[in-house]
Amino acid sequence: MNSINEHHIGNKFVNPRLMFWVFAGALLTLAVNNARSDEIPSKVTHHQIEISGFAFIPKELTVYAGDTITWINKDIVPHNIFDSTHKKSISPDLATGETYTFTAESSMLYECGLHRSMKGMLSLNNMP
Ligand SMILES: [Cu+2]
Repeated sequence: MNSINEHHIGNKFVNPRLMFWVFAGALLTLAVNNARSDEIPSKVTHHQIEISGFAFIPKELTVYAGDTITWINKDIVPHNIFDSTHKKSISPDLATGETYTFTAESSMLYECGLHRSMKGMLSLNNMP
């Protein structure tokens, strides 16, 4: 970069139009790179797990890292999501019709903290 700058700026025949096109080219490169990085989120899949009849449907789900999972409670009683692999709460209690969205970072077995017999499994697949 330094050698280019010294070469062109030190040259009294430097053409302002040339500098404009160099600048325009840099902007275009930035725009193209931004468009490329915008493609990454489109690869994320949004999954939905229904909580219905005291069960998670589907009970087992394989996702890629970064995918989002939304649980929706379709029962008339509250349910929540508790990560039984890492022993931590994922969602608060969800009333009827409430949803909770979560980004997958690791595999986990989970259950409803209010009804421990309700179990589900999230498997993380690291190979896209
Ligand atoms: Cu429950």
